[in-house]
Amino acid sequence: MKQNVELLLNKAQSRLTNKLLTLALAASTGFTCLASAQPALAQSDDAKRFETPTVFQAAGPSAASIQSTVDQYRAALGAANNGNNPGQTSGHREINWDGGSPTNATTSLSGTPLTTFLNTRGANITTRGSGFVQAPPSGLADTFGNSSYATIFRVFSPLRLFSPIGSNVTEVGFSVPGSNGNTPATSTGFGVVFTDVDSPDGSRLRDRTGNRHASTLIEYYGTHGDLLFTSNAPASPGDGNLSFIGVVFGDARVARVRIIAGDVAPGPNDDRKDIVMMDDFLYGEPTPY
Ligand SMILES: [Ca+2]
Ligand SMILES: [Ca+2]
Ligand SMILES: [Ca+2]
Repeated sequence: MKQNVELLLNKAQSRLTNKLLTLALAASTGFTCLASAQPALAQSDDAKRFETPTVFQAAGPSAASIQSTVDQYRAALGAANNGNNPGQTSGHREINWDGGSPTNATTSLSGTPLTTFLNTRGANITTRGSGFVQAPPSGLADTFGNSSYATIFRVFSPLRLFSPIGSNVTEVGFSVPGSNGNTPATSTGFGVVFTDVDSPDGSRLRDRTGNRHASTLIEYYGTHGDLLFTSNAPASPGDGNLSFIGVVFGDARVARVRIIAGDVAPGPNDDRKDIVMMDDFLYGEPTPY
């Protein structure tokens, strides 16, 4: 009898052990599946969110200093300059602020948003300042009431530069060219030629108040307002030098850019503050998303 009871107990234990083993195996298998699936999804999301773009940058005393880098950037965006042509799916757009002629010396003032290129090139340009100016350096001197501006800035594309008025921040949002701003779009990348980016300047390293941050940068935002990347413009201390910074992502994910040109809004002398003007904008063809 005792033996029979032990036998029954042993059999029951054995069945229980088998069940537990089966459960443990199932749980283990399930856990393995979950464990392998979750990192795969996370990696995929992270890879899209944090993709590092290709960065193009150059700086120096003349247009020739940055020309080859700007040309490489054009090729990376898509070599074709689509001008004002609607219906494009590749290539890039440019804005040189020169009013269609390299001899145009007019000073053109506008409010914000600047809609000149909204329908033709899919760029809605805004500032928290009062508006914008397109002018040769002499016209910038008049506009900002500072005669030094006639000599401390240089053009990349003659004869005019570009600046917000009452702010150092310009934003550009993208829409499909030809849609008059009605079809939101994204671009693969955006680049800007700046003139007279002085900071960071090694000579300020001994300054106790230390102003070593980059004065001039571009922030790239996605369709949900998420900051994708920030690129600092390389400095070329002195006066009238040119700097270029541009990035290209592997796909069209940039919905908007924020350009900070210099420390403060134009007006003050370019000494304690770094005053910076802009020239050419270059960006990948805005495509619907
Ligand atoms: Ca120009
Ligand atoms: Ca300077
Ligand atoms: Ca400057």
